[in-house]
Amino acid sequence: MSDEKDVARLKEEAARRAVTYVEDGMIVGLGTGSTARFMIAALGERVKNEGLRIEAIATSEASDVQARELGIPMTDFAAHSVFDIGIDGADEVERGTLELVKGLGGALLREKIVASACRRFVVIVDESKLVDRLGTHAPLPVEVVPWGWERAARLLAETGAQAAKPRMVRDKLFVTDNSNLILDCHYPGIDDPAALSRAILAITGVVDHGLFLGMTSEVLVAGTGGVQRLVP
Ligand code: ABF
Repeated sequence: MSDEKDVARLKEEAARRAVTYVEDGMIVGLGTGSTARFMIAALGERVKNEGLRIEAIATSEASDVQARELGIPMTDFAAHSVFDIGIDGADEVERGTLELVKGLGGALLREKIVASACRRFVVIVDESKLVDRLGTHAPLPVEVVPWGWERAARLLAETGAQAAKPRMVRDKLFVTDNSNLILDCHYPGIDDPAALSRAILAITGVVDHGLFLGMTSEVLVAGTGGVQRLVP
């Protein structure tokens, strides 16, 4: 089996474990990314095969389309301010603190809005996402309004980012579901995530960033030895 298939299998294991937490009547926040995709697929199976009755809210257009295609009933913020459980992937999980970097999938803002609204926020990852220090394996994505993004990029560099470049996809600026841009910021490790969060949010034009601090209820980490449950 190739490494890629191994990683996909691990992601699916973590995703399937998280879906066992979902109970009849729950309002569920659906994450974004390849691990979340496995989770939405498994949830769809439960809705179809077991008649599980839930409503869900998606953190991206892509997850919303997938969930609707699977027949998962969808809801929105007009109906609910609080959700029972949110399940989402991550790009980095710091061992010990379980603080996160998210947003490489480009959906950090909706992911953060939904995570903040969930009573229980469950993170699903394969073991390659565990790091000793945030910022060492993944850039920190920062969502900015398009107008004046160059200034925001220069101010982000002053917070210690070695490069704060707009994300490009096929030679075009990547535009989020919220019509904003993503600046990927490379830090040589993030020693004080809370201070960095404050500094980034103080830049006018920044909408939000991929540091998810104090939000994790638990992390399900799939590795070669099975799925491990980590709690803060
Ligand atoms: C979302 O998808 C993001 O916050 C994160 O960027 C990404 C994780 O990707 P994957 O599950 O594909 O590894 O959860």
